Amino acid sequence: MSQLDSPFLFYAAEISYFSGKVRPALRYKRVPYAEVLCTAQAMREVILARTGLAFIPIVVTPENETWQDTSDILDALEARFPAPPLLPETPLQRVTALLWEIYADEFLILPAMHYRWSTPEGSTKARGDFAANSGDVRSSQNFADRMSGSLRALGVLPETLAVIEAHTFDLLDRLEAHFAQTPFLLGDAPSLADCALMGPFYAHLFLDAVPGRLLRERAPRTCHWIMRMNSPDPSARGTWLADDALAPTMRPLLELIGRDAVPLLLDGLRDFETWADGRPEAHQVSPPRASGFHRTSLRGVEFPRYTNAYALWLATRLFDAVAALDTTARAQVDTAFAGTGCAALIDYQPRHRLRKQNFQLVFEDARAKTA
Ligand SMILES: N[C@@H](CCC(=O)N[C@@H](CS)C(=O)NCC(=O)O)C(=O)O
Repeated sequence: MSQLDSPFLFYAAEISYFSGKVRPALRYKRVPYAEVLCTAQAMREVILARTGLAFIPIVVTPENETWQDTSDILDALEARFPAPPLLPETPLQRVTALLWEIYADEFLILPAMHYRWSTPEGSTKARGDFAANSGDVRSSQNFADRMSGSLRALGVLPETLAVIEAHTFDLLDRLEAHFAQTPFLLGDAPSLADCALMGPFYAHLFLDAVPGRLLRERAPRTCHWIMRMNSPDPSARGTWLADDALAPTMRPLLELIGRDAVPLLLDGLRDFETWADGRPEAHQVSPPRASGFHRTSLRGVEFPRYTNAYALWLATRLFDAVAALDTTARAQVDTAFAGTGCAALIDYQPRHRLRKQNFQLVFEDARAKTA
């Protein structure tokens, strides 16, 4: 087999949130790939060595390029394997897919982490899964300590557990209603929105001990969607809804995102931008992963949450898609989102812009500020 015939290597883990986002895309697009277990050794010798980051998943291409960050990986896959597509070209479905990506990556981490780590049963199974994956019990337990230790920073606190669970129940009920009418979020074919939702739903909510029971009891259609996402039907010829439409059952989902997730995400973005306005000399070029804490709220419960630079980078994908719309398309998007609560995020005008350089976030205005 020549170098170019050799498969893409997907360094991932069954129990990893973000691996669950990319795996369905690789399968759906029929990418020739091999999944490589992210053992402690692979983490050291491949992932850290190539990216300088301890994040999974990564993809190593047949040309020996490294793709890191699930959003960049999905963009690269879309460019290299355009058919079948995952990112809609039409305005409303494109903006909707990018909104789901932010919601799934940045907000659903709350229920995903809560249900994995908040109970002895959940935590015991997750620790066992981590050890099985890693092959190095001690380092896997250190990693488990770090992950379970991040709950406070994420906002998974004794006072937020009830509202996180209430959000999850509402989400499951609305997804069940949606999947009763439509096989995927945007119609008869998967999209970026579905892939992103598989992040929290596969490794955490479906495979973990406590939410796994909840999903199987309360959300059978959503469970079937998870199975279909992971085993895409090669004979399927479905498409997204015609005329850039959204299903009527998408509306209650957007209202849920707009009511609960959008205010929390905006609190984080605003706090990061305030920090970035007056950032210290040491961070003129590159922000730290967390720049401090801010106050936010969920269903009337106020709590502190860490401020995360990455959320701005991710949201910029949505802001750029919105900025690229012509007047007619913008009016169509505004009409569809009116009254859902999502408009506040879609309308947000960031003062800062981050890009990637060697897998690190850097400010685009860095030179201007230091000049
Ligand atoms: N934004 C990254 C997030 C990747 C990520 O957080 N991966 C988790 C596993 S699902 C991880 O490796 N976490 C290690 C850590 O947080 O230190 C992406 O989309 O790829």
